[in-house]
Amino acid sequence: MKTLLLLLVLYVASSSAAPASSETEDDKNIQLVKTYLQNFYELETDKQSRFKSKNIKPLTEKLKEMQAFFGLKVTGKPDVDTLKLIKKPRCGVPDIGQYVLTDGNPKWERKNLTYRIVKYTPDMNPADVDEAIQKAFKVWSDVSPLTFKRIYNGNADIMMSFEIGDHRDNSPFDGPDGLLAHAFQPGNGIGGDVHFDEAEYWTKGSNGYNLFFVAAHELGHSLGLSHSTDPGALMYPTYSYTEPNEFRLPQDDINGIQKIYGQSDNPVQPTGPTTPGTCDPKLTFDAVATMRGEQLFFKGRYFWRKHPQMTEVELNFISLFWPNLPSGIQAAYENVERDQVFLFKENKYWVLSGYDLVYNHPKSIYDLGFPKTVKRINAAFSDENSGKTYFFVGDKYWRYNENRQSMDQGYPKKIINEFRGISKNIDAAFQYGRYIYFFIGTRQFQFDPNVKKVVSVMKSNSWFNC
Ligand SMILES: *[C@@H]1O[C@H](CO)[C@@H](O)[C@H](O)[C@H]1NC(C)=O
Ligand SMILES: [Ca+2]
Ligand SMILES: [Ca+2]
Ligand SMILES: [Zn+2]
Ligand SMILES: [Zn+2]
Repeated sequence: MKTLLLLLVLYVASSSAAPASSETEDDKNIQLVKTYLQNFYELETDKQSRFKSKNIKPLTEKLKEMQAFFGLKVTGKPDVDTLKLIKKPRCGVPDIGQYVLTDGNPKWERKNLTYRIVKYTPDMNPADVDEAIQKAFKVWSDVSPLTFKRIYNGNADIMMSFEIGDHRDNSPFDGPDGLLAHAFQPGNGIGGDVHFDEAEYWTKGSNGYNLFFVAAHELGHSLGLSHSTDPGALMYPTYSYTEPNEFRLPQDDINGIQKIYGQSDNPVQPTGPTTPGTCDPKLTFDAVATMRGEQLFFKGRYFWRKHPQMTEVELNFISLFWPNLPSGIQAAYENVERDQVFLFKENKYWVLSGYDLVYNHPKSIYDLGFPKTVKRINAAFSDENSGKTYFFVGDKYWRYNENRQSMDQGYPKKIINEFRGISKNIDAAFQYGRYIYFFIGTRQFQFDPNVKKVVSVMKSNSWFNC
């Protein structure tokens, strides 16, 4: 039987900052890359290559394939961005090679499938396990003609259980972390089955491993889906956490399951969030700020993180970094002196100290001195030299004194009076070097405060080397 074993592997990023000699560090990195490519890109292991040496793609070729899959710069070298990605938590399904499933194959021939929870975990209340599993199935039945019926005895199409160590399917679990779960592609017998590693701590929240997310991802494999290159997709290889109640199945996954099983029977076809394209010429931003020399560009549930010295830009979930921050940040600025970043949404604001969310937030923007007529901030930037922060609301702006921690007198003023060429509808702003950059729709205006005029107009995503 040609079943595909899908392994969910979590690489715990090493947080050790202990200095190592560069040679051992390099050796370690090469080993890391090798193991990764062996697990997910069919790089032959040393043992295998001893027996057959023909048709072996060298490590650099495999590395290039991996870099292309993730949209990294294809260098064939274990550069910083590549190593960073390799250390991210991910699912163990190979990304390329003979195991990659072609569309619609394999698939279930029936649309009415059954499932059974055979063995529970002591980590969670059984009712919570039932609910997480049921929700994970609903993710897929909501967007496809598939139905899932739970049964309590006998053989179900999808048997689910929590297992420890060697559980006699030739894929022993490995204790805490590492392998989290595995699943089998559609088929008879063990086909479609999902096993969770009981050595993990399973939860319904953000601590430990969230059962709903791992189950929903693995069920995608049980139904015949392979990995997606869309970083926002549920079927993306790396693990990320979203507040389960806010989760909506991304459009990429909807397209994937519908390609195999057809559209939902619901007369109104479901749609899901799409991932913003880094180099989309129509890209706009919600907010932009600097942070310890990096730039943060906010958009919906996502933010891009860009280091000026690096060519690659990283797209992340806001919730992955700061689970307590909402999506849809509307304005942001950095106070360099205090090493803080202020984030605004509606009439509330949050503060990051370094990378940590300050606990007693959000607070009200009216504490900063805004009148009650202001319902939200469109954009903000802070001038490091003068200690003044500029807040943009409609066609007006306010100026805040960071040293005295109070709003300056005589505001609001018309934006156009101080910033010639910029009148209103500012999406985002930040100061960088001697310039202020205003984002309006798909355009970006580089403003020189010394000569008080716009000196250049660029595309909004000009920082991304598109
Ligand atoms: C699925 O539907 C078919 C056709 O209606 C039926 O024959 C079969 O028994 C159903 N199977 C299950 C598991 O419900
Ligand atoms: Ca494990
Ligand atoms: Ca904004
Ligand atoms: Zn996977
Ligand atoms: Zn197993």
